[in-house]
Amino acid sequence: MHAIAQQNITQTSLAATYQRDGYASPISILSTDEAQAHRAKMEAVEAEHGPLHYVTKAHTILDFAAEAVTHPAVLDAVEQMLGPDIMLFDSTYIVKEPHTDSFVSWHQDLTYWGLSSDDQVSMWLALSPANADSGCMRMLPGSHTQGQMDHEDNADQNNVLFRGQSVKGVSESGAVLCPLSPGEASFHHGWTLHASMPNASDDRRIGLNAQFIAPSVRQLINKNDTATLVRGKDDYAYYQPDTFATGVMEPAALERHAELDRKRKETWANA
Ligand SMILES: O=C(O)CCC(=O)C(=O)O
Repeated sequence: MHAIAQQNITQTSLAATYQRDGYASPISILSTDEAQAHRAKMEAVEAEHGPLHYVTKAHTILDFAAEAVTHPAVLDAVEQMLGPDIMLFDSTYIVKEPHTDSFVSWHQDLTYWGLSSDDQVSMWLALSPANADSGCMRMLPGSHTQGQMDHEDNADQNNVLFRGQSVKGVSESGAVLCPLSPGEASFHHGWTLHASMPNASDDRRIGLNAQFIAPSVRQLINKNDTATLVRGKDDYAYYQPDTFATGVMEPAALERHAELDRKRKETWANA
């Protein structure tokens, strides 16, 4: 049996909880109906264009992804964790198909992003039930305070991660599951150890991951990286902004996106 996260977050305790544990979950973002409508649009795109799993910068090709990751409830939560000035760095659907062995090994996100500091937070928004059965996120509370740990690349075709990157020998006894209903999100820091198990359920497990950084964070690997101010002010101008999608898979957006996706994956490979 795995312990379930019990944070009892309130509006006033969110920032302190996140600072203490390195994650916050669950936070309500969309209603069940809104999450279902988002999923329907996303799956209609997949039916026509193929899988959206792990396609980076989804907000530049899908208007409904752009809307979800800049939803006021998302930015209000991020503001409490990151401060008033917020850049949207990336957004990606992460899908585990029903009854598959896809898993995510223990890792820390910031190890592979080429960023100069850890003023960063990620959201994982559930668009289908994410629970013990379907392979919801697992977090190791407090692990963000230990800084960067050694990762090894592991070629395992079932590992969702780009390089199969893993921290070995993680003591899982303190790990907690973060179950989410559709429309709820978890937020985690880039040094928080997290992982997830295979999807043993009959449904797809679909999450929309969005990554936010403070404007002061530089990109050290990809000089042409993009990020967009979504709240507050940018006193640094380190990034060209992304063009947000105003429709669905529009040709000009897809053309821009091909290069963005290539560059992002090149950064992951070279970090
Ligand atoms: O979708 C998952 O199971 C893991 C996602 C993840 O590692 C992340 O959002 O940083």
